[in-house]
Amino acid sequence: MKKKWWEVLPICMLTLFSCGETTSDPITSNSLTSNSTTSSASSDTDPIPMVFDSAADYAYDETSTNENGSASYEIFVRSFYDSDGDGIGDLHGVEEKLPYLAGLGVKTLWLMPIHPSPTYHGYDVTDYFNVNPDFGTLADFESLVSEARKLHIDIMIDLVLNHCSIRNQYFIDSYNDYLAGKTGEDSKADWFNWGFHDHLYNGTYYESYFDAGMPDFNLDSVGVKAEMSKIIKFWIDEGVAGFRLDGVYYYYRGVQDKNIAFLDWIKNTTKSFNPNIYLVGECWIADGALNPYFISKCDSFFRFGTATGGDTSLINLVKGYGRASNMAATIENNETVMRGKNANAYSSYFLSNHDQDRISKNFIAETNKAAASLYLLLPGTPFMYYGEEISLVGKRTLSPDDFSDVKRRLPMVWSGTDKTGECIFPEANRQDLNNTVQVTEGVTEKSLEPFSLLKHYKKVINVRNKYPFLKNGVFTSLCTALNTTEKSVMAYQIASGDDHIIVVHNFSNYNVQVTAPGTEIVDEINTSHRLPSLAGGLLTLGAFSTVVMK
Ligand SMILES: [Ca+2]
Ligand SMILES: [Ca+2]
Repeated sequence: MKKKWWEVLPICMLTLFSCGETTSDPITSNSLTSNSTTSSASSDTDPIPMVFDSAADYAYDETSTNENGSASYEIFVRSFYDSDGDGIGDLHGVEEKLPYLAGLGVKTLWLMPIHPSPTYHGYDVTDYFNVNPDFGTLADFESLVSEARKLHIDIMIDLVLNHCSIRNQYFIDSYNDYLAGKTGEDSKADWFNWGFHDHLYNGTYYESYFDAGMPDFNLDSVGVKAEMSKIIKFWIDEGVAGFRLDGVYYYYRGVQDKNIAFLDWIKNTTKSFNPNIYLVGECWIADGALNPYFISKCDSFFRFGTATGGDTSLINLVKGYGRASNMAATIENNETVMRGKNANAYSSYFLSNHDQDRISKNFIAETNKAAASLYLLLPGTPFMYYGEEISLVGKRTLSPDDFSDVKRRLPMVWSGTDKTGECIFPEANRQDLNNTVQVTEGVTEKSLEPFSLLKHYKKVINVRNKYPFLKNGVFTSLCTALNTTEKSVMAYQIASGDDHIIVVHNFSNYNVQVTAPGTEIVDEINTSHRLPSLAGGLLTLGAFSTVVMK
């Protein structure tokens, strides 16, 4: 569930204040000078000359696949791929694109709500036991799961348990039972929080934190829990591998102990049906506030604070703010605290999702690539947002008539010329949507371009997939070992048992030389075409580039 606007303000202000000494963007205001991919050789302006290889593309190890990977991909089904020409993305469309997603190296697909709903976004469910007819049928879902399995892809669905639609029969029955004073096992009177002064339904107050159309369930109700248990079992039987838990923080309006107890109940319930089902919680708070939630049995949480939370955030670091060593220390601390609370938990890092502006707003050219290298080579299960790999455009503006998230969920662009499968805008009657300037080239064109962002994503995820232990590995900062004053170079180790890798990133727009934190380069991600070298204990690394060392 999205945050209300006043809840987002503090994190926005934190980001603003964290920008430090300059008001201009260090990267975007500083054109990519000597290390641009268009230059033909290492020029005189390079502080550290390196071998330039214009032919080096994003070739990778074809033998490593998504089979043991942990990269994940979030899909807004309505905007992804339309298989039957009605302009609405559908489950069969996702199925058609499975080979593309397997080729990217993705292991898990998170489908945003697929249930019947009166809204385009679907976070107000009217029937938890069915598929939105816009998207297809239960049989289509079963087909998708079955075909995905053949390509080693898991299907994870959104599970919205904080609230449902005001049009859900649960709510109508509950109102009638409440009004009639009905009690007992057959009564749904206690399924919602009547008397809670959020909104009025036929003159009666009820709890609905987000919107009048989304009444909050009473999660203490025995009847509600029994129904939720049925819902969970139903989708496990349909073949889902996991659930993304919507709006965890709002289960009990931020009351941590109660939220955690309910998360434990969900985990115990899923485990009772299938111990392998995994849960990723959306608990949209700063990292420090999130850490206590790892005491719950929930397998993972999205790290919103790491993505955008000010000075030590992934996005700001790649934009040139803050120090890489501080970012690495923050990640190490969060990972350590997490393991102290639940040894089996893991983080879900990401750059943005359907409730946030597209990251293309933040990055240009190679910075997009550096940001991908960073979060896709962290421990846990990193989550891409569909279209991120082709720089899909979409952001909310603050004009009074446009405070919605529609522009953050615009249709995927598959081709610049062939519109087969391309979806129409949700709420397409809105004029402002037609004014959005979208990318003009899609997956088809970007697949043919040797140095495209899409090729970069494939390369980075492929490198990740070579090291399956990254999912549960332990992160240790090695920034001190670099022995450098460069603020945009990061080094860390991820280790598990006898396995380990060392990752070194250069987020600056020039070449750097640092003390090598490892003895051997085993993977290269040469974003600016400079070939890294290791000599005399020194590692030379090109702009925006990454190496994996042992
Ligand atoms: Ca369709
Ligand atoms: Ca609630």
